[in-house]
Amino acid sequence: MAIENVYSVCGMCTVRCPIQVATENDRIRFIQGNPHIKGIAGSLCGRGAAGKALIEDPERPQGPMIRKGARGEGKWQAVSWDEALDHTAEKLQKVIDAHGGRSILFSDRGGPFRDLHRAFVRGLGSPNWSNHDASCARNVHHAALSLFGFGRKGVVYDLKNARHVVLQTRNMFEAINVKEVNDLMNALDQGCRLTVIDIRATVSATKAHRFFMLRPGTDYAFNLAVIHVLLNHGLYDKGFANRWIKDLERLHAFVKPYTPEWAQTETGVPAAELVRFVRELATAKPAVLWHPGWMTARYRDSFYMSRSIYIINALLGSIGAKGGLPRANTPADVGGKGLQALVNLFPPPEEKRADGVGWRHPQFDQGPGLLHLGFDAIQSEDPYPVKAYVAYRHDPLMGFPDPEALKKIWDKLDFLLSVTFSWSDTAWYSDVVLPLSPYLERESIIACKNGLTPYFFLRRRAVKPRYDTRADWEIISGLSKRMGLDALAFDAIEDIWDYQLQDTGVTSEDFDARGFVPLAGGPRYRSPDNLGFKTASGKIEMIAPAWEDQGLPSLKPYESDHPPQGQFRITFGRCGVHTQGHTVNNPLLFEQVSENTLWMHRAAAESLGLADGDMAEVAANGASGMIAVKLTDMIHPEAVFLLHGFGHTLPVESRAFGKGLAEQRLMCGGLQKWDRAGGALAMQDHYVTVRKAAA
Ligand SMILES: Nc1nc2c(c(=O)[nH]1)N[C@H]1C(S)=C(S)[C@@H](COP(=O)(O)OP(=O)(O)OC[C@H]3O[C@@H](n4cnc5c(=O)[nH]c(N)nc54)[C@H](O)[C@@H]3O)O[C@H]1N2
Ligand SMILES: Nc1nc2c(c(=O)[nH]1)N[C@H]1C(S)=C(S)[C@@H](COP(=O)(O)OP(=O)(O)OC[C@H]3O[C@@H](n4cnc5c(=O)[nH]c(N)nc54)[C@H](O)[C@@H]3O)O[C@H]1N2
Ligand code: SF4
Ligand SMILES: [Mo]
Repeated sequence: MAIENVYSVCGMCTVRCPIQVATENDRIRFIQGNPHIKGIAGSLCGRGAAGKALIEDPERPQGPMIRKGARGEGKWQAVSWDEALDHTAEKLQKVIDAHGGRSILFSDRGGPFRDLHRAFVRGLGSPNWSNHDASCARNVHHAALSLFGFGRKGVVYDLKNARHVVLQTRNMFEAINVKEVNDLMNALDQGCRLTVIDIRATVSATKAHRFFMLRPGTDYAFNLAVIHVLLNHGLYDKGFANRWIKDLERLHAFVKPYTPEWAQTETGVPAAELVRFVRELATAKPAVLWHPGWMTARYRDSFYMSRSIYIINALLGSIGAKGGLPRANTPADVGGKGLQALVNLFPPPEEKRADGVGWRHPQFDQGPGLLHLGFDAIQSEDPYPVKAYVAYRHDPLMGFPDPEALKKIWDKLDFLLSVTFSWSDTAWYSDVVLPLSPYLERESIIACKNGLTPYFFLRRRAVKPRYDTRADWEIISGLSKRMGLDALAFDAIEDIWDYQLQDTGVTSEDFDARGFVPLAGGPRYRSPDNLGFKTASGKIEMIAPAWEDQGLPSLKPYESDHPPQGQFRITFGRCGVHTQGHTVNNPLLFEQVSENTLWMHRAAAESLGLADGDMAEVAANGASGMIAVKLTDMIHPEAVFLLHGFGHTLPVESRAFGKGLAEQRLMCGGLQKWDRAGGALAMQDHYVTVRKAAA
């Protein structure tokens, strides 16, 4: 049979790169990045290439299952899809009848396909659609909102045209977004400077012109000193600041005490080096891109840290600028029309959110709310009982701190459902598992990517499902049919696509040639007079009224917080070949990195009698685990670092089982540690002790 090329969308991580899949005889031959998209041009990361192994892997859920034993015991009854959907619909309906639609909490993995899930939750009459973002980028999002009146996706990262890129808590060459990696590589070839600020040397650091190894948790101090220098040395973009920054003089007064010399004592970076760095940035302005961070659910001041970065970008004139952070365009911004939202099939809920977002916490974006506060509501039944939880492509037992505490909270639920394509701790603890077809085996709703050139894109099924699994829309439609949500009970994906595309002038055939449909002829930069800030003043506001009203200062003094003698700060991050916790068991990726180790500074480890490769016991508040140590000079001595996603304990994952340590288990009490101003969890505000394990 001939080779067929299918345009689709990668699903190995949340970035969702456009791909082209070559198939033959219903088998995957080759996957590459969509060759027609600039900045992708055929490239793919290692995880994307390993999608083939995911679909061939028998160690994933192969059909619907209903729990037989106790939660987490791992006893399952295999059932038909009809039985599973009937049972699920019945359980959800029972909760609705007893407590109302609001009693259902639903979380997913965010991203461009969430519209379908949101529609379903709204149809059920619940305001409680949520996502993973309290454990990821909510602090950055709220930082942007507090300054600009729009969220973090209101600007894009114009890496390709940047003259100086600063990565702070952002490891771009290992925590991958393919287009970003390519754009930055190209910029570096064109003479762009790269500065990396991290607590350890990463692959990104090895490619940088300058690397600051910061004392963990002191980034806000460093950045306040940067602002101090920009303002006190007159290095900022005065034209931009006068036009666009409100209350600049209050910022100036606030940063007075935060001199580079002060920062040196806190961060460890010599004052003179900080000043030299800021001077260099000023020569490259406004084509400077100081990345505001992505996985920033780390500290209780991460919101202020991201805010300080946006403020630095504003002082350099790079907000809105080519080579900086230009505004993202929506379809409407380029004269087009956006997709018809499925969520509009149902009226908005009148109930307030269980997590308090929008009323108890009016400053936060209501969108997905804050899931850890939704979990609080399950526990407290305040403001009302939450009795069913749906984890849809989401694994909070891996991605949220303190899984044992979370399980106890979930024990109050009448019903816990997991929809997933791989086994996960959450699926294992659920009452019902509905297995999703992996991305190469399913179609998805059409999605829109805002940007310099906004575009629509579509995921086509590359091969037929190998096991008894279903696509997203089939599962949602199946439940909708049973629960009286007729508007969402679609019979074919084409009907959904047609609904979404109505009035856009685009048809689903338009995706055949290249897999995506651009809505503008090329990148569109807004005029510097029209940056469209959505604050009351129309400017970038140094004082955020919505936060001040809640007693949260916009310009918050720095507070120092470091591990006590004999303890280390827990830090974590990604490697290039794994996604969160769900690829360790992938046969190809497991071969690449099969276990995590505990990075420790050589001197700190040796003082504890630890040699490279020794087993150590890591403990915090009664929780502990064993892991091999990796000694290096290239990590700050106050930190220990682990790759996230290891330490699997499910017998159904034979490869990943027992390999390495899951750091979230050491974060006891972590569900209550969060950034009050940014909303996200503070997963690195945890200290551990390390000792050599008995032989
Ligand atoms: N301790 C600690 N906690 C963390 C992190 C950390 O580094 N350390 N990282 C945080 C970050 S940045 C995030 S985003 C969250 C992530 O947390 P999660 O969103 O829970 O993690 P994932 O593994 O991406 O996805 C969860 C499940 O969805 C399933 N899935 C089904 N379909 C899809 C699909 O199309 N795409 C994807 N990607 N998954 C699918 C996967 O099989 C997996 O079991 O965790 C956060 N939590
Ligand atoms: N390969 C791969 N790529 C991914 C993902 C994946 O799972 N695997 N996930 C995607 C997702 S959901 C996300 S959110 C992004 C995350 O993208 P990133 O946020 O860039 O990823 P991380 O590796 O979590 O963290 C970046 C760096 O922060 C450093 N760090 C930790 N503490 C501190 C500190 O106090 N100060 C400073 N300055 N640095 C610190 C870590 O050492 C790490 O090198 O990656 C995306 N891309
Ligand atoms: S970054 Fe890699 S894994 Fe993530 S969507 Fe792109 S190709 Fe797939
Ligand atoms: Mo993330």
